[in-house]
Amino acid sequence: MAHRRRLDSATCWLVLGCLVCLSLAKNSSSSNPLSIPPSQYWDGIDGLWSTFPIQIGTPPQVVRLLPGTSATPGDSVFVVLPEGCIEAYPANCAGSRGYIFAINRSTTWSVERLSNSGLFNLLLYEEEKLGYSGNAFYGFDNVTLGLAGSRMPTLSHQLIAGIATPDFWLGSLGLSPLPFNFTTLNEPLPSLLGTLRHEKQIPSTSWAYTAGAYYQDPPVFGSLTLGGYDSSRFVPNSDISIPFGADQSRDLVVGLQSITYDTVGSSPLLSSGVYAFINSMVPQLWLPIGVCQAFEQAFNLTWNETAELYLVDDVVHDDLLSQNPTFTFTLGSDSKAGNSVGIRIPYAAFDLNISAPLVPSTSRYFPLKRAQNSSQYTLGRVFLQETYIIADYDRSNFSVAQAFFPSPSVAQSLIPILAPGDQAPTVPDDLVSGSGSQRKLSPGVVAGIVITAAVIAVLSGVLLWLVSVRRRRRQSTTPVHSIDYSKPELACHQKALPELDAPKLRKVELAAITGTGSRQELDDHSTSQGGSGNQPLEYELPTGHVAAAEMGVQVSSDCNAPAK
Ligand SMILES: *[C@@H]1O[C@H](CO)[C@@H](O)[C@H](O)[C@H]1NC(C)=O
Ligand SMILES: *[C@@H]1O[C@H](CO)[C@@H](O)[C@H](O)[C@H]1NC(C)=O
Ligand SMILES: *[C@@H]1O[C@H](CO)[C@@H](O)[C@H](O)[C@H]1NC(C)=O
Ligand SMILES: *[C@@H]1O[C@H](CO)[C@@H](O)[C@H](O)[C@H]1NC(C)=O
Ligand SMILES: *[C@@H]1O[C@H](CO)[C@@H](O)[C@H](O)[C@H]1NC(C)=O
Ligand SMILES: *[C@@H]1O[C@H](CO)[C@@H](O)[C@H](O)[C@H]1NC(C)=O
Ligand SMILES: *[C@@H]1O[C@H](CO)[C@@H](O)[C@H](O)[C@H]1NC(C)=O
Ligand SMILES: *[C@@H]1O[C@H](CO)[C@@H](O)[C@H](O)[C@H]1NC(C)=O
Ligand SMILES: CC(=O)N[C@H]1CO[C@H](CO)[C@@H](O)[C@@H]1O
Repeated sequence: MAHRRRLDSATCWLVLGCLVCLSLAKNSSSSNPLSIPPSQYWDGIDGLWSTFPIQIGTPPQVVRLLPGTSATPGDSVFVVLPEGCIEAYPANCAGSRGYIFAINRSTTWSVERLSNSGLFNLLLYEEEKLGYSGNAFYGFDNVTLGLAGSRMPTLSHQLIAGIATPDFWLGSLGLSPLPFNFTTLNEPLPSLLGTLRHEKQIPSTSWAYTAGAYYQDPPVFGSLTLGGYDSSRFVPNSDISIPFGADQSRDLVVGLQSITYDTVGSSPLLSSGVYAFINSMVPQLWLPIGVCQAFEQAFNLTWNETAELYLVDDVVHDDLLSQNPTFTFTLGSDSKAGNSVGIRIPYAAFDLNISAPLVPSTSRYFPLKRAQNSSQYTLGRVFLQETYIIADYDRSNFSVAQAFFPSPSVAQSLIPILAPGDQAPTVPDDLVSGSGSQRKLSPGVVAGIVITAAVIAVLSGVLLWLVSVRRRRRQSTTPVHSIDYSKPELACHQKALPELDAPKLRKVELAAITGTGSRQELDDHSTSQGGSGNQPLEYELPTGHVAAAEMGVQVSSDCNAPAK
């Protein structure tokens, strides 16, 4: 009888300890931001960009990606397929594209219920307005953030878009939490950030990013944090908080109040404010034609109609170097007035090279593009070299700050962003109940109390259990149900999994632009290289051209079909 009671109380203590450990595990795992280490490579053919490695598939294939801040492509992972490297491209194509992902070498790749072998148009609301397009083989596979051994999470069944279009030379790691809604599937597909949040791997639906700066001495890699930010990467008090734009695919909209440069007596390059979209998927700045003309006059830039770029020759380059302007972009929530912050960008950030296949031969260029109308105004990745963006999807706001380039010896300083309503841990109710007091203890004290309680509880449980078992052993020779030490942990682990609640965010329709034609039944051999010209694929390409090397189908001689 006494034995029974002891066993019961042992179980009781174990359960209590387990509950505490469960809530601890839950809270501790949900309070740490994830910082994805940079690949330490500078990739790209329209600038030198700091990429981030991820592993896809089984066995894992490592690719280097750029963070994608924009909402539409944002919710999937873009990776370049072998079809993205055709003979006409530079010999080091695969390396130059951040390495490629071979679908048929992954045993965990699946297209599941996606029709058309997963082949769809890329859905690009914002980038499409700038002339970007492409197709992708969509499917699902395991994704591990970072390189092997970096102790980053592995996520099963993530939506991957395998691309070949040169419009996006490097793949991208979508940061948008918006779920993806295929027209042919009933349920929205969770995004990477949504999955991480759902699994409580990050404390909130937020990220922080700065692109890094090759031109710094020494070069400083980009910084990408999920669920928090790195306070060592921006100048304190240089930031401004801005609410998301009303259009969910154009959330990071800022009022660009002016652009000036530091030559004495110079007039502003932009003086009448406009709204511009911050988008890391796009390298350049897209500004009103009047502003482009002001740049042309100030720096002797010439628009090349063929390349649709400001190509820079040695004369102009030398002049720019000797003038060495620093630009100040003044921005705020409003484009005309109100609180603002000035982001200073040295010319070095705009001193870029562009290479084949985007142009016939490598040339210097100034990363400015002529926008036709306000829907095209964009501050691309060049701008993110000198800015630190924190986007908080729980509060629908983001902040823009002057990036800071710490010396290599300075450690990261990761600060979690808590979801609204989540406080720093307080004493759980069941531990203080009865006392009637609601006073809050400091997190350190609480952690101490809770850990001690948990340890004591578990130890007591184990001890009592051991005692009981020993007694039983003595009493009976029949084998006792052995103690499974792994079980409470397992239970904790299972319980720690979050409740299923789908993010209540807008679903993105894929290829919903037209009712028909956006999907095309495709038999297996027409996907293979060299499909007959009589059987052109009829994807709806909004810009009306099939980009070279699109999925290896009918490679056109028009290889330089870059973003316009
Ligand atoms: C994968 O597909 C490519 C063609 O895209 C082919 O050359 C290669 O042999 C295939 N590899 C395997 C392991 O099937
Ligand atoms: C990879 O994916 C498979 C199938 O979805 C899954 O069973 C497996 O657990 C995943 N691997 C890891 C390490 O998550
Ligand atoms: C969002 O708004 C909250 C409340 O005003 C503020 O505390 C927070 O700093 C803002 N976050 C960002 C990233 O701007
Ligand atoms: C502008 O650049 C061209 C070369 O592209 C050069 O010939 C010309 O002298 C420059 N003009 C001025 C005013 O510097
Ligand atoms: C424009 O750029 C192309 C290369 O893209 C070059 O061949 C051509 O000469 C340039 N045109 C002018 C007027 O500089
Ligand atoms: C651009 O190319 C020139 C040679 O054409 C090279 O000297 C320079 O370092 C390159 N700049 C960058 C940023 O790669
Ligand atoms: C903006 O300009 C682009 C390119 O000329 C055009 O395709 C688009 O329809 C224009 N959008 C609006 C709203 O006028
Ligand atoms: C864990 O967080 C929840 C709220 O998310 C809170 O109610 C609970 O008291 C916390 N537990 C501990 C042990 O800090
Ligand atoms: C969950 C959900 O709303 N899914 C929608 C995705 O889009 C298709 C086509 O519009 C709808 O039928 C689904 O209901």
